[in-house]
Amino acid sequence: MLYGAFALIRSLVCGDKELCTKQSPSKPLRMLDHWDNADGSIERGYSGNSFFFKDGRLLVNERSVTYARLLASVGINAAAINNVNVKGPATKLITDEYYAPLSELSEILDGYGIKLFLSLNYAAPMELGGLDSADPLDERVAAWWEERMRETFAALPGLGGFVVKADSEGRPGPFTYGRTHADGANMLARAVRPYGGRIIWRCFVYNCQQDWRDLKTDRARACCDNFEPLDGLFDDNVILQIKNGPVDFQVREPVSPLFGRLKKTNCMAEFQIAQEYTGQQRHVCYLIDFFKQVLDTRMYTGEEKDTVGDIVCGMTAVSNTGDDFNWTGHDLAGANLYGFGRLAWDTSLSAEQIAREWICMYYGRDAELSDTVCDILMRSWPVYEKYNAPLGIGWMCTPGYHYGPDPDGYEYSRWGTYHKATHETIGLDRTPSGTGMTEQYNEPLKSIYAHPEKCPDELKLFFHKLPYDFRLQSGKTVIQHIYDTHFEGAEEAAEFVELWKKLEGKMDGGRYERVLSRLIEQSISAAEWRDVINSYFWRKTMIPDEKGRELY
Ligand code: GCV
Repeated sequence: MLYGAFALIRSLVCGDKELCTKQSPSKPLRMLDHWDNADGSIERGYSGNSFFFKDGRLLVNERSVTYARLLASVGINAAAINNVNVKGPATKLITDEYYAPLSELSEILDGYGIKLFLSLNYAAPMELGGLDSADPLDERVAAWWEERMRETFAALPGLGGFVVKADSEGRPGPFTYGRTHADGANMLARAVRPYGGRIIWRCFVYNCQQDWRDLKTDRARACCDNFEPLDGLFDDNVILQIKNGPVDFQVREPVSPLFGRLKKTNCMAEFQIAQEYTGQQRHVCYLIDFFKQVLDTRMYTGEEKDTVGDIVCGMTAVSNTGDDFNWTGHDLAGANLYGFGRLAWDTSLSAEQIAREWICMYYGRDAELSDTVCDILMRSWPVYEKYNAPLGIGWMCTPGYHYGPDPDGYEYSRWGTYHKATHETIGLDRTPSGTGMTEQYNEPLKSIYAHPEKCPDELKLFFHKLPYDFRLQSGKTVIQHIYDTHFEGAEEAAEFVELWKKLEGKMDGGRYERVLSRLIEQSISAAEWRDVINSYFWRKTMIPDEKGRELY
């Protein structure tokens, strides 16, 4: 009834001729993960502060209801409301300090078919329970969790379960005790099983203390190295949450090879609509086509249905919402929130169909307006990619903050994100002659990625160390591709401003001005990216641009 009502509204608003439709969701679990902290800040939040938390308190108010309706209107049916980096007061969300407001929130969400999830602190038995260990095989630890879960689910019967970030970026986990992630996840899964709870266990586990001089360790391998050997060892109420790519939400990455390697384990895909690396909601970057490409990628598991979309039981996205009155900071970032939900509901929809729907719902049915906004949205991810780091290499952004260019910012850091540019070559050799990461894919992906000629251009520098005069499938050399795409990307970003100006008078309530000001900022930032990246490579290589454009 709920989804039918929203589908009817959508059809009426969009002027569909056929109002009668029969639909069922592509994926049972369609989730949002909020990285909201108890103090009200949001990790990687670009649209104000949290509307769930303020100064350590949980907020339940009119916005909670609007939020639930907003999510339900696009088919989302689960939400984890606190940051996966669970620290300080957030550890206490599973205590009676928070049960009353959580129960209120859970009921509101439940009314819209949404299950409340919380992120857990793996070290809670020590931090809350006073134990000297969080060892999953220690009976005292398991008993502590059982008791805590008994109490928590008694207070919050609608709770769906927990998301866990363990042994990742300084968060505690089973590795401290020489245990596996299956040991850790299963201990929690058994504690929540009597209440129908689920444990969503993140696979974002890698060594973030890498020495940049160490040429053997490859962060991109870590997800598969850590989790593939555990296939089949997880309880059936555990779901492994795998980031779409093997590293970390860059504008372009190959699909995580782990999707093709788990035969006996539930898994879901984690995307990021919070635009951490894709312009922080100050740039327009409609990501749905990228997500669609991920879902449509065949993993060659030997099963008849073998795309990522076939393999996963659900999808989640790191949310791009905050307490800004338009929810997402940039009005056009609303298309990512809407689009993620719609895609999770129906993975067969195209990014353009979804964009058109969103435009209709948000701006109305004016044809010129629809065509222009759709054109901007559909070009926005390729444009962002053009002026960002080239050919899948990623990470040429400002360390920590992740906005704006800094080509060597991460090069000598501990984060395992290196491009290794010299005056002759750039890129990492991830083939068997290098780190061997390509071996984590099934054939034929394994051979395609390992072969410098066959590897798709957009991933060339993700998988290969290549000379700047290497010829891409496009016929261009690597260096000329870098120059050309950066000039093009900045030009197109500037063109977005002109396109938008044609829409003046076609929308009200500040919607025109808000987007215009962000597009102007984007065009300035894109020019900065162009000049910094192009100058970096010009200075490294001293190879001139064939077209003689200005380099610095
Ligand atoms: C929540 C990246 C982000 C972190 C984030 C982490 C994760 O490293 O920069 O802010 O932490 O991913 O996904 O856990």
